[in-house]
Amino acid sequence: MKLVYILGDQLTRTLASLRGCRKDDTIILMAELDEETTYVGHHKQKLIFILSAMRHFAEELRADGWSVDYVDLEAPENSGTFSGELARALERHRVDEVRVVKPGEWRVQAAMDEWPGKFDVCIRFFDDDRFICSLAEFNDWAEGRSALTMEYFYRQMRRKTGLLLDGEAEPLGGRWNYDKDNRKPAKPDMFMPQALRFAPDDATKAVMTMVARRFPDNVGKLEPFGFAVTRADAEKVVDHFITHVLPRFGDFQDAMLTGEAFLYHAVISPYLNIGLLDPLDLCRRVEAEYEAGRAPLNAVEGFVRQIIGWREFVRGIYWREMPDYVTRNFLAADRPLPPFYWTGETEMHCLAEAIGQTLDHAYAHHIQRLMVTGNFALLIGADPRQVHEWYLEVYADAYEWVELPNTLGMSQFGDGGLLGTKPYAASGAYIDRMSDYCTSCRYDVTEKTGENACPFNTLYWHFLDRNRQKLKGNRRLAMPYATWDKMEPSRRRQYLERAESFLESL
Ligand code: FAD
Ligand code: DLZ
Ligand code: SF4
Repeated sequence: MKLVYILGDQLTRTLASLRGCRKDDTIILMAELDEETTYVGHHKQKLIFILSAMRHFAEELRADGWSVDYVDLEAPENSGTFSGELARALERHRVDEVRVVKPGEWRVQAAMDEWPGKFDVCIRFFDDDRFICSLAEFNDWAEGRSALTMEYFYRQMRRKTGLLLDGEAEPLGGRWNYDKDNRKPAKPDMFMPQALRFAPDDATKAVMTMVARRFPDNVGKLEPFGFAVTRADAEKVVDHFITHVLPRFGDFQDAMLTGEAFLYHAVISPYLNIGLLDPLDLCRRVEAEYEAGRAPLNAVEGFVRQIIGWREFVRGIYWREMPDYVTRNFLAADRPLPPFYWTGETEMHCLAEAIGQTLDHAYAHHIQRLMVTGNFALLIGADPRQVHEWYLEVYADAYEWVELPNTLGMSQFGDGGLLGTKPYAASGAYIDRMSDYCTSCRYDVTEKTGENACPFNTLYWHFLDRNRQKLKGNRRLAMPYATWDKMEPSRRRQYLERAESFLESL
């Protein structure tokens, strides 16, 4: 007999560990665990999403004839850990072989590395081939390069998958990357597609009741809960995205609008990350839309780049750089994250919107994460580890392999430039250009001094000034430093004082 251990983010029928197994010689083990539900204070909807999706997946496997041993979070003997539940399962079942796909997080891999010495049974680990690039292939690509640039990695993935190619090796349309066509701001009166949401069924309602009782103080609202929790419904989200959103996905990728959480985004990362959707399959469907003339190249290329480029790239970086990556703090930032990150209660309208919708939906799109909450944390010098833990808590799609490089690396420059060539620091002008937030803010985005001045404006200069020793060699910052140096000393002093007094008020 074989025992296949399926983790909460491995809800895929074609999982490598299941291949070659027969229904009559295999037990599938799945376990809801204290350790996993509490290693950070997950958003209530993130917990509901994962636990409900696990339960639905187990039911589907059973309906298909598999034997599934499913351990509920509140089962009396539940040990609360992956290792503890394997030990208990080995007492319940006589098996010769345990099979498991390697986990996404270093923390869990460290525990599993002990299994071969701990259990008197053959343990077989499988690479997670739901990703397009194996970790070995990523390391081969990275080896010997002086800089790891996503763009070059992405081109390799395009050639490997054949996506959007003209012939064997050249990009369709003559360019690899159409990003510069994708920076249109949104207009408040433009047509906005409605995100597809699903009413909770009885199984999800049971999980909601449990989460409400067991995790009352966790961040975020319990409801309305609208995520898909099955593959069939996740596929409906993809259909909806392709029909209503994809054609304009590129144009408005960076835009932000008051009251509009989803805009022209796919809202599929939670499903991709737990295995309800397949990344390559998704990209091929999107490519077919271009071929059929239903979506423009800038939208399709932009989407494919996020999936086979960024998503695979950050995973490669994570596994290459862990375990010490999580402790990096290039700018020696140590300020606690302000309490309003957990309530949304701030007079800065951009932050109130981005955090508010995060609490409401366990979702914010990339630019809100990077240029609003991330930018602000960077400018005030927040401790990158705390910032990382916040992102890991609040988003339904957050797993360390994808969240950590994006947060600590790209957004907080904690790795000193491995992921981004310069810090994503910006004044209020950027937020004003890409959103309508500033028009209804208590602060004035055009002001730099005085009580009404937008805090981002002077924090930006304060950030550059206080980190000068570490950043002065960065060629991409030469212009802002030159502008700063040309300013009247009295003006510089005023900016720094305004920023200091704001920082004290935090
Ligand atoms: P869309 O904008 O519609 O993009 C399509 C897909 O591309 C996404 O679903 C996602 O799978 C992929 N993608 C896009 N950008 C990235 C990226 N930078 N890294 C990896 N995949 C990407 N994404 C997560 O999946 N989990 C996280 O925990 C996470 N944390 C982030 C933290 C910060 C500070 C930042 C700046 C970004 C983070 N991202 C994370 C990336 C990105 O913000 C989300 O993938 C995206 O917002 C998900 O929404 P969507 O499905 O509507 O994406
Ligand atoms: C994120 C998560 C949560 C909240 N709960 C569980 C769980 O109860 N059982 C489980 O198997 N997995 C859960 N997960 C997903 C795991 O944290 C994830 O599989 C590991 O972090 C490896 O990536
Ligand atoms: Fe944010 Fe400043 Fe604009 Fe207010 S004025 S919304 S604080 S960028």
